Amino acid sequence: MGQVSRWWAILAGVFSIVSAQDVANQKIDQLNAALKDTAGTIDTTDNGVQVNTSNSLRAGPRGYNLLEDTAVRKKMLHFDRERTPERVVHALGHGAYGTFESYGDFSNLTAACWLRDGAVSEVFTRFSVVVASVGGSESGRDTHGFATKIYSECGNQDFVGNHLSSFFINDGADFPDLVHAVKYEADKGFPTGGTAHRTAYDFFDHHPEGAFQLMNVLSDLGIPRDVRHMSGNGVHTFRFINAEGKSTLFKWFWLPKLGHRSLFYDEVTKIAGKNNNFQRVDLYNNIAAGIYPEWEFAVQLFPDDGSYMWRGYDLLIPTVIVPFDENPPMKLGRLTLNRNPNNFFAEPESISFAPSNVVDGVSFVPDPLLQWRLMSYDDTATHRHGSPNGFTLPVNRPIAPVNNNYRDGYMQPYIYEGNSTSTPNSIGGVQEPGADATLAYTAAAGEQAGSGPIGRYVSQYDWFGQARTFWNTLDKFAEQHTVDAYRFELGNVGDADVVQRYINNTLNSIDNCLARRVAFGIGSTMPEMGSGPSGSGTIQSNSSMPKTFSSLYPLGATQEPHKSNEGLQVALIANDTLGTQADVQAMMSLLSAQQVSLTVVAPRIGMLKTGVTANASFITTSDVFFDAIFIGSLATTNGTSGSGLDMDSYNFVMEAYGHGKAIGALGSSGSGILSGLAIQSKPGVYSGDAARVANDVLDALAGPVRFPERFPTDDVNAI
Ligand code: HDD
Repeated sequence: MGQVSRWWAILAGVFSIVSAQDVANQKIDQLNAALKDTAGTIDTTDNGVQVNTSNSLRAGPRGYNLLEDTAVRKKMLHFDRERTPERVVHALGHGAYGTFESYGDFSNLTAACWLRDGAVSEVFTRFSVVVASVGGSESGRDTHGFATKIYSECGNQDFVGNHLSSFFINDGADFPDLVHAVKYEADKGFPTGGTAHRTAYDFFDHHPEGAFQLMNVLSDLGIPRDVRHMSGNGVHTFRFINAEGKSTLFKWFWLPKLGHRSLFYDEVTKIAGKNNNFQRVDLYNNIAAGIYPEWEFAVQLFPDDGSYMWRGYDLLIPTVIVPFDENPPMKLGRLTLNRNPNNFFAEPESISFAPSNVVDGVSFVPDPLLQWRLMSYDDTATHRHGSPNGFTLPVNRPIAPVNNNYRDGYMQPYIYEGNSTSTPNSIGGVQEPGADATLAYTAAAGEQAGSGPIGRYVSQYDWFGQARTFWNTLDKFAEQHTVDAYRFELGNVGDADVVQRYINNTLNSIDNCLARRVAFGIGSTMPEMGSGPSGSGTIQSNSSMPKTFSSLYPLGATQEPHKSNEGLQVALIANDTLGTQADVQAMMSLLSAQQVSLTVVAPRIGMLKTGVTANASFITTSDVFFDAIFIGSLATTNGTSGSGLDMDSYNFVMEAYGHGKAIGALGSSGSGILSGLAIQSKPGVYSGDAARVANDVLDALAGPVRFPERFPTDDVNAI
């Protein structure tokens, strides 16, 4: 390339980046125009008159309130109506703004403008949990929602996915039943914090297609540490269409740059009691600190030959996944969340997503779960906002022009001009688009709407095979956690028949050893090998079976090595004799280089006798919020001789140890303290020079999940 043309290429590149950035900024400008700053203003009524509404109007200092106090009446009336109904599912959620950048030009695949070369679009992502209501715990065991709205130049593109790759059912007609069964039991009103037991397991027994999804939820994957370490999965197959009308099928994923991290169930229950907003606090604080989480947008591609099958995988059945090692996903772009919302109600609460929001170049397939989703989301949003005009709210409004004749209704904010209200028209109103206007909502060339006689069909597949393969990827400890989760859930069902049916019909069809282990722990009858409905399909796993860690599942095994420690939190235990400024200094530069935050935890907040400042106390925080624990070295400067750990510190360290976390005891006193705790020389426990211990702990944090040798596991041969 000549010098001049190289300069042109560089300039063209610079200008295309600037204009792509301008597109993303359009949404920010649109949102900024809706911001209202009331700081320092004087309180007025809604009709703009200054009134003191802090003290109501009364007939004398000991007299009745006056009906004439319309100002306070209006204040109360507004308050009485300030909640919109919570979402029927995924009620508990939060989110943030960010950007989506295309990695290149994918016009060979799709006409979608957000996948053009250099395209940058503003986005909003809302994370949620399915079952818990507003006010529940975000860390609960559940399927977590991962919904993203890309405000692209050519319209809003919504990706409404979950953190797991499969689902519980295959037909939207079953969705109301599923949700009724997993939400609180209708007659009792509990449990409100998580999935119900008797009704849910009765439902699951009738829906073997959900066996794989349920096992995912009951493994450690069902309790992600936070949203930064969680994927998004579209579950269904979708359709890309390029400008020539060529259709390619795809399944989509958001793959977290940081890899995946899970909690353990004991931590989940404690976090729920101590900070039910652990996940949103983690996201909010990291974004506020400039530590922006990223995900890559990846797709598995399948040729569209009209069969919706790929190497034996049925692409119309959403509970069937296609293994990553058979069809490695192609990375098309990057999502970065970098801006916290200004107002929780106006943004994460008021946003509404719909899988039907697609742009030119993206379309659907005849998957009966997806097809019902295409109507249900707009319907529920209309109910929630009280009007179909919810799309005009700042967080929902596209940057692409919106012009139509869907008129009036509650809270119509626009004053439409002109006489025409119909399309087509010849009197100056909204005109019809040309025939080639959009490739959204179109099927494959030549596709028929129907593929057989009209009927109510049930999908057929080997539902237990996927669950069995997943079970076989779990290592001994992940396997034990999953068995314990089945025991917890089934052990709370309170109906021996429902429990036994689930064990016999589902678990024994997946794996006899799994079924027997679960049954053994909850006093149910242990089924015989091969007695499940899938007959001889059952196999007997045992701990000597090779663990493949296959990429069957996009998340891989729960033992995935981590890619980064960004945004993790560690605690240093200190008191008036433990923990020195030298400890803090030695660790700080190492921790901050990896963007790991340090909290000094002591019996009281403030300056300790050692000169170290404690930012948290054993009352204000808990070991379950930290990824690793350091014990400060014994201070020698204040002349006090150190003893062992006090009860609070002891509990803090030993609970974290029990949860498999790395423990580092600093300085020459470290090994003595650890031997007092009887955990010295155990894997994941370090002592000695502060900088070296900090390095060891950081390495451990970036390694495979925790230290599983500390967990008890079943003696399989005794079951
Ligand atoms: Fe759904 C919300 C994801 C099946 C009907 N769903 C909702 C949200 C997510 C998902 C992430 C929260 C959106 C937000 O943050 O506001 N849903 C899924 C996935 C499914 C799925 C990945 C299966 C693969 N959903 C599904 C079916 C139906 C619905 C089959 C109905 C036929 N979902 C809804 C809903 C919700 C919803 C009732 C409640 C709030 C909302 O839509 O806006 O319409």
